[in-house]
Amino acid sequence: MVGFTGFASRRVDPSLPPLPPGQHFERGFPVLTAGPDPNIKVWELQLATETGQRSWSWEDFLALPQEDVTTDIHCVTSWSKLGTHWRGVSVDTLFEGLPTEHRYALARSYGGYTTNLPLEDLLGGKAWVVHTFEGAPLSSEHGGPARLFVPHLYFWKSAKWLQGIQTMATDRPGFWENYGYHNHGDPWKEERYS
Ligand SMILES: Nc1nc2c(c(=O)[nH]1)N[C@H]1C(S)=C(S)[C@@H](COP(=O)(O)O)O[C@H]1N2
Ligand SMILES: [Mo]
Repeated sequence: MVGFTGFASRRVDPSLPPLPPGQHFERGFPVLTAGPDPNIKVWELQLATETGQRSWSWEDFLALPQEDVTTDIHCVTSWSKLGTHWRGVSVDTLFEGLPTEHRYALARSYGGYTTNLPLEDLLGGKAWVVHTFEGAPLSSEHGGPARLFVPHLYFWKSAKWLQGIQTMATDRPGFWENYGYHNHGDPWKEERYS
């Protein structure tokens, strides 16, 4: 049938997975940032648990095993993008050699943005620190040189300009979680606001 392309064909084709409730298809890539983009002088990625801490220079980071990820992304403001392509390092890889009993984590960005996640949402092949989007270096406005990428949760959990991750014994809300966004943010459960 002529006229049904893009999101329409995906929505009317029952063999394709549906969007989470309340979401609509977005072809572009909106930029959503609270405040100015940070000025990153020397990039370094840090990981801290109760058993120690590690940091990676840009070269160290790129020398880690890299993974390609193709997946949909969902923003709480109701847009979803389908089949986006990313490349980066699994958070599991970063945690190798840094065991933790903690159940929570706080991601911190250059510029001060934070977001909290249960550790189980960061581990087990569910989250990456990505530096490449659609085959090109991640642009600064989308969090380049590297951002956290947690595609199974609303996109505010994917901290742009990631500076580090620290584990926590007790949960503590991040930036948007403090302003009334849901503490968890599962789009399939419509965990938008608390
Ligand atoms: N450092 C930082 N990361 C951030 C944000 C931000 O303001 N600062 N906004 C979050 C929100 S609310 C969304 S929806 C996504 C938007 O990512 P995008 O601009 O690449 O679409 O980034 C998230 N990560
Ligand atoms: Mo957002």
